[in-house]
Amino acid sequence: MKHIRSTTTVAASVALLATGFAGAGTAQAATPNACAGTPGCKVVSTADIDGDGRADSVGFRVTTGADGGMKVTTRVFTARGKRLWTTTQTSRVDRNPSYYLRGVAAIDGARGREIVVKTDVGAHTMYYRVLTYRNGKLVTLQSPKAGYRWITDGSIWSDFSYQRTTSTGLKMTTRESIDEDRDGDFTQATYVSAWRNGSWKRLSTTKRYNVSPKVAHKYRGWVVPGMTREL
Ligand SMILES: [Ca+2]
Ligand SMILES: [Ca+2]
Repeated sequence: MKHIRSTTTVAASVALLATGFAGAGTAQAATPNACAGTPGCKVVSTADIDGDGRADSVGFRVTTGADGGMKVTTRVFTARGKRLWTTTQTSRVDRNPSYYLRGVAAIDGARGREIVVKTDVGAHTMYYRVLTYRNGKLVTLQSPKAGYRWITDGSIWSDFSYQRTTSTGLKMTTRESIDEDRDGDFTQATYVSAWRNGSWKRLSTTKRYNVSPKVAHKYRGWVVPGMTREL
């Protein structure tokens, strides 16, 4: 009787190991914590940032900046034990670290997910910095339109959006629709960029006039898998 019970226990342990639930005490079960040893830091996400297929820990720490806005330090502790960090200036004054995270999602075409950090908020406009892993560092991902600031917008007379598609290779479509003269129709600029050799390459720029509100409002904010559909 005793022998049978002992055999059962061993079998159960092997099954647990095989599914990865080995419990505490094994290297595999140790979850990295980006905030360990950093007071005021809060873990805001667990996702693969460096692209090795294993989940890394992402933490934010908020401190007061020189201009009255806050500084957000993004800290990443990778599954392979590397610590990375970078600091982002914001014009916001919220002290809650979670406030500054817009999302963590695959945005560019390189392995590993990007971290979208909120840097400014207008009446209906949102500004972001997108962080990505490159060669052992956290760096700023350039937007497909131009520059390093990502902007979304949504109001009755404006819609700015990013749409990520992969059906014909990775493409990011930036749409900016504005009803400048408030006459009820929009001018819509559409920029299509593909991911080539580590950066966005513009494929086309199209400008359309007298676009209906229905068409203009169809895309606003982040139309990116893994990101919620808001600004
Ligand atoms: Ca990883
Ligand atoms: Ca990526």
